Amino acid sequence: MSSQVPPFASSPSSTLSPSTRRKRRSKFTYKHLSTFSFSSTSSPLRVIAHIDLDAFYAQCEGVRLGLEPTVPLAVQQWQGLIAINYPARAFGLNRHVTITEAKEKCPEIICQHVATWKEGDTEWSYSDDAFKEIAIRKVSLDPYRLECRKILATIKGFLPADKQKVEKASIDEVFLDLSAQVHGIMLERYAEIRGPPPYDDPSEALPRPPTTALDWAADALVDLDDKQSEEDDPDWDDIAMLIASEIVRDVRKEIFDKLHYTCSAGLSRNKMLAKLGSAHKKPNSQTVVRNRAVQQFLSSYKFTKIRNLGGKLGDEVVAAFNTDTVSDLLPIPIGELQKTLGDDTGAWLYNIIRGEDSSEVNPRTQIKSMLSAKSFRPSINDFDAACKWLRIFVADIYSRLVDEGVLENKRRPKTISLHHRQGGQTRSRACPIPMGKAITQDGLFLLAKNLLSQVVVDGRAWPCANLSLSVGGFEDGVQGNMGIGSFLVRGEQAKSLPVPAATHEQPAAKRRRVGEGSIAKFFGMPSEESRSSSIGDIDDDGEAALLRTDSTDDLSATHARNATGGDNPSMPPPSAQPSRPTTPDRVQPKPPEEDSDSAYTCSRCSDRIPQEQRLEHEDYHFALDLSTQTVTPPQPPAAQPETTDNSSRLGGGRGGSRGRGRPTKFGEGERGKGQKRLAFG
Ligand code: DCP
Ligand code: CA
Repeated sequence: MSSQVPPFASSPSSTLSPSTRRKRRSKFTYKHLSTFSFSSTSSPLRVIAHIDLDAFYAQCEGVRLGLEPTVPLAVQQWQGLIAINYPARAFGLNRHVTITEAKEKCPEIICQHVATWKEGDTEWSYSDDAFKEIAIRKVSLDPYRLECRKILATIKGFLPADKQKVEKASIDEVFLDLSAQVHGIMLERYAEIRGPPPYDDPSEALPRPPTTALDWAADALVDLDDKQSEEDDPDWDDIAMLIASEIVRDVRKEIFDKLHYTCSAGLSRNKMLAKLGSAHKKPNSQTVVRNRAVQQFLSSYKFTKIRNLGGKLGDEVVAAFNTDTVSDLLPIPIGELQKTLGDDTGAWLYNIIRGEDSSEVNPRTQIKSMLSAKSFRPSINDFDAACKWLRIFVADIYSRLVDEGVLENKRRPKTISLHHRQGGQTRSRACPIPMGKAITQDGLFLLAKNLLSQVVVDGRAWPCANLSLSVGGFEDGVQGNMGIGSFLVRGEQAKSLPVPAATHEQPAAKRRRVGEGSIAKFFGMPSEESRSSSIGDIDDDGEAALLRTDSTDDLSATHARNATGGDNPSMPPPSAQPSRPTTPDRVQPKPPEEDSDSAYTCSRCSDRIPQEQRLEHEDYHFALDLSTQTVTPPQPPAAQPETTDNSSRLGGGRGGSRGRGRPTKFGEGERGKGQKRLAFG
């Protein structure tokens, strides 16, 4: 914090008569103050900030090239522009202009192409010719990821370790819950709220703050609601917001001083309002949406700009109520919203347009999955061409795995998935990454190639328009101990595991090996109801949840960024999300043949295995079998609608019956040509 002196005019309570003092009670209680101290989402004093880097990729390139920040600069990806700095925006440029148009309007503009991987390269690099070589190169966003990491580290290093709550929302956005820190500063500054509540009653109102006017420095202040006046004395929520704005100003300064990036910020009582606030005035500004200004601020907005209302749900609401403005929705009774949108979503919408959002700032910053993808123009037509791209994907993913500490076994992924798009149809295959040995590029490539051969088993996989490879199910600190847990994908990890498109029918006898749990359960594959939500967890370093460039490669310039900011565009509001998948059942493997008290000989590999490692070893084979299984060839879209690309369901079948002994829809009674049973040993 830069200053310990409160920037306000003081009207000390000691100068007031006792009766005036009694009247001057805050609308907040000691209980509110206490819930504020632990960042409770129910605290009415809550302060949340959203920080968004200005023209992020463009700033990264400007700083990397050592350019003056006043030089107009755009970041180019093939023939499109994906980021435009503010000096270039002054010439009327935006992401949708062509490079020719950009150069016409602003002849001095620098168009810097993003870094790329070239076939055979072991590292990404910058190349002047990249834009000509779309057929043999693939975009790398590593430079921006690295800068993002530095920014996060700077923020975390600056805020007090014991009171920070920082959520990385995308490659260039973070949410901060500043409640605990602000609470601490408030107690330091205002002795009158330190003590226990009168009569030890937490429902007692706090004394009013000893202030009449607050100095908001250079912040953009959103105008107050109609019935509010700047003449009204501030209450503790205003004080909290003021202190938070000082912190955020200092955080932004720290980012600039250390890394030379400018950013904008929004401050308010929740994430939704803070995010709207950060976009309110750009670049290099911060906007404060005080509680007393929320309604006025929101009513001027289109609700499609609100988090979670930028995508399909927003469209649905527009269609249902024939408007896209918050003010038109406000008079609609909650019952009517619920009737049209369902109970949860209706109630959520009713609250959100009133500025109520209790979603938590979630400090989870760990990567859940990594995705490397390429769209082909023209399409690719054979296995060898696809394998060349798999090599690049593997190199791309592997370098990120190394950054993630996979070499030191800090974290490692447990599954690898391949997605293949042909026309409107996406086929996906997944398998476990064998545990207990180091992950290598060659190992990953073999798994990827094997998955590809499963996809093309019927030769009908060409032409291919898009191919992607992802790893997921990251686990912490696996130290070469092949515990049973090594093979299971549970809870959160399970949700990141895409479901193979085709039926994997299992022999009944073998199914029993996994007890109640199906093979899907064994590998934590989400149940049908949870599947759509699980897809949202495929989030390539967190930022591809936006389905931005790093997951879509050369498509990115053409798809508009969703207004949800950091949330999966397809994700319904929190209250409307389907239930989460349950933890998969523990496996009860078939007892192995025993040949001594202390060891047994595995009938699969003839290795002598110590008894205490028996379960793990059996599971190892089980996992290995799955990774080499022969699977059903993909079926034509008509017969297998569930494999049709739906972007929110990566090839996940609606049948949801895989592994429960019931064939999926297309498989009912008609096992596809070439389909084989799983080869369990
Ligand atoms: N991005 C992209 N394709 C898009 C949208 C964004 O590749 N369709 C990339 C480039 C951006 C970065 O993501 O620099 C961050 O996206 P923002 O929407 O935050 O845009 P900027 O940071 O560029 O600009 P602003 O100052 O408006 O935040
Ligand atoms: Ca930005």
